[in-house]
Amino acid sequence: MKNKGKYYITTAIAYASGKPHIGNTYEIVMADAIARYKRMTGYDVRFQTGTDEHGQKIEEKAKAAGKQPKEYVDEVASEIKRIFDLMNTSYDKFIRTTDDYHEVEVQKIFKQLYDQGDIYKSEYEGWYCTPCESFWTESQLVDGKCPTCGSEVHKEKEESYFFKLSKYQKQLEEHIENHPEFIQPESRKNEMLNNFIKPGLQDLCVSRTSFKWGIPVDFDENHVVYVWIDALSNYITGLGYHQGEKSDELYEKYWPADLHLIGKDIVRFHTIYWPIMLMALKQPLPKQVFGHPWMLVGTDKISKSKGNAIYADDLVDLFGVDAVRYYVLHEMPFAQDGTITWELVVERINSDLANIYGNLVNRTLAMVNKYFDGTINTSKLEMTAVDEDLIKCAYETVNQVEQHMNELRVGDAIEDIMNLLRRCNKYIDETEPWVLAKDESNKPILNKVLYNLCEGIRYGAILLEPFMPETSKNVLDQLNTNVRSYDSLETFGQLEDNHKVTNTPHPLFQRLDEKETLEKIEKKLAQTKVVVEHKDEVSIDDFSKLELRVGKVLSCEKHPKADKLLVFKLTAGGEERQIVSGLAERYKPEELIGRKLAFIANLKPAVLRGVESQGMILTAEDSNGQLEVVSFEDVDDGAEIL
Ligand code: ME8
Repeated sequence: MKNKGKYYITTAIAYASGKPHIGNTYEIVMADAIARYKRMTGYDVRFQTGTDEHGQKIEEKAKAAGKQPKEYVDEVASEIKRIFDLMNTSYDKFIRTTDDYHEVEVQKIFKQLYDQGDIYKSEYEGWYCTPCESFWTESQLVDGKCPTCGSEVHKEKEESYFFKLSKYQKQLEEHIENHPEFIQPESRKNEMLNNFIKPGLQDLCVSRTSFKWGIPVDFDENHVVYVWIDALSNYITGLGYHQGEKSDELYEKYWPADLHLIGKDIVRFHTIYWPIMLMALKQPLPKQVFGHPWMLVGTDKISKSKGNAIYADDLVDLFGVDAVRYYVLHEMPFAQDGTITWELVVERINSDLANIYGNLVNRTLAMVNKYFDGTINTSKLEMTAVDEDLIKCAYETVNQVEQHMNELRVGDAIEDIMNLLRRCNKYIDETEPWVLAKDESNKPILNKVLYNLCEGIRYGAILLEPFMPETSKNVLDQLNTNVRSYDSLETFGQLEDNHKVTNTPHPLFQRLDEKETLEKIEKKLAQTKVVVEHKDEVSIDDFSKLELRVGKVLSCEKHPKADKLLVFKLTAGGEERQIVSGLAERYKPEELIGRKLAFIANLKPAVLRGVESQGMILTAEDSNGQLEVVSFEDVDDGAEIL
C-alpha cells in the first residue's frame, strides 16, 4: 500500500481527578476510530493520549481522600488507562504529566519563555474557578459564577508570572483567518475569534503560589507552573521535544500534530494559549483542532453529583465493547450535542447491529452452507442491473466513508457503511436465493448472488474495522478470507475463488429483550453504590464559627442585571438584611415571599453584579441541577440553626 505520510493525532489528557464517564471515554474512542482509519488507509499514525495530573483540584481531591497527591493520581491514572484499554483503543503513547521527562521539559519551556521576555513577573488579583483551574475578571463572570462551568469562584491575589498573549494576538488572528481548517467545526472558530480574540487578549497568569501540587518554576520555587501550560505541553514532550536542544526523531517526524481532538469546552485553551506558546517557542502550529460536541444523558449534562453518570465499563459488561463503540461513534453528531440513555443503547443494538448487520451475515453464511456446502466460486456470469447496483453501492461507500472521515464526520461515515449493509439485505430480497435454490439449473446464478453478498459483507467488515475492530475480525474469520486489506476494496470480486466459509456461523449480536435488559441494568446499577465524596472532617469549634439562622422573606425581586439572581430582603429576629441568591431559574420571586429560609448570617458581605449580599441562603441541588431552598414551618425568624 502506498504510504500517505505521517499522521499525529492526540486527545485531551483527562484530569486524573476521578473515573472517566462515557462522555470522556467517547473522545478516546473517536480518536481511536480516526487513528485506525488513517492507519488502514496508508498513513503512518502516531496516536497519543494520557492524563493531566497536576493542579489545585487534584490536590484537594487527594486531600479529601486522605492520600498524597502522587499516590492519588497513580490510582486514578491507572483506572483511566484501564477504561481506555477496555475500549480497545490503539494509542501508541499514554503520557502522564507527572512523568519525569515531561516535568523537566515544562520547566525548560517556562524558563525559555521567561528568558526571552514573553513571561514576566507581576501581581494578580482575580476570580479563580478551581474546577476549571481558570482565572476570570469580574466582567467575565456570569451571575457571579464561572462562565464555563457555573461553579462558585473565589478571589485570589498573588504574585504571579504572566504570559504576554497580547504580543501574539495579531499573528494568531491572521493564522486563524488564513487557515479555515485550523479550528473545526466552523462555529467554534467564529466563537473563538469573535468572543475571545478580537475583543483583545489579556496577558495570562501562568504560575500559582496558593498550592503546591504542580511543576515548580525551577528559578522561583514558590511558584508552580499553571496547569494548562503544563498540560498543553504534553503534545510535544510526549514526542521527545527538547527545549533548546535537538529533539528526538519522533518529534522531528510527527510534529506538528495533524489533529488535536478535544471537547468543545476546552477549544479556547487549544486555539489561543497553545498556538501562542508554540509561536513563542518558534515551533510549527498543529494543523487542526476539532472541538467535538458533548454527550448528554437524556438532555442533562453528565454529572457525578447528579448521579446520572454512565460509565464505559458498565456498558461494556452488558453489551460488549464493539456495541458500545458503535453507539457512541454512530450517535454523536458532528457539531450538536449527542445523547445516551440505556434505552437508546438497547434500541440501537437491536435495530442496527442485530437486525441489519448480524442478520445479513448470518443469513448469507447459512445459505452458502445450505446450498453449496459452504463453498462459493467467483462467477463467470454477466452481472444484471441488480448486481451492478449492489457493486456500485460498495464502491460509492468506500468513497463516501473517505470523504466523511476526512471531514471527521465519523457518525456519517458509519451510516454510509450501514447503508451498504442495508443495500445487501435488499439485494437478498430482490434476488430471492431461496426461490433460485428450488431449480438446479439456477445454481450458477445462486452462486453469483451469494458470492456478491459475501463480497458486500467483506467490504462492510473491512470498512467497519476502525469502528468495531473485534466484530470485523469476527466477520472476516467467519467468511474465512485472507483478503482483508483496504487496497482490496479497489475492485469488487477479490474474495478467493472456490472459497469455503465457516460451516458454523454464529450470530454477531444477540437481539436484546428490552424489558429484560432494562431490568438487568437496574439491578446492576443498584449494586454500584453511589460514592459520596466527603470533605475534610471539621471540629465542633470549626462548625460553631458559622452562624446559621432562619430568616423570613419580606420581599424578593429579580436582580436588575443578572437573569439567574434574586434579591431578597429577610427579617431575622427584628434585624433586616439583603441577600442575593442564584434561585431565579427555580422560583418565581412571589413564590418565596413569606417563607422562612435557612441562611448563613455571618458570611462576609460580597457585591454580586453591583448588589450587596449580606449572607447566603442555604440550598441543595435537585435532580435537574437547580437549587432548592432549605425552609422551616414552625420556627420563628431569627432562630439559630444548630
Ligand atoms: O479538560 N461529552 O480534562 P477532562 C463529551 N485535563 N466529551 C466530554 C464530556 C462529555 N459529556 N465531558 C468532558 C480536561 N468531555 C483537561 C484537558 S488537554 C491539554 C487538558 C471531554 O478530564 C472534555 O471536553 O475534564 C475533554 O476534551 C475530555 O473529555 C477530558 O476532559
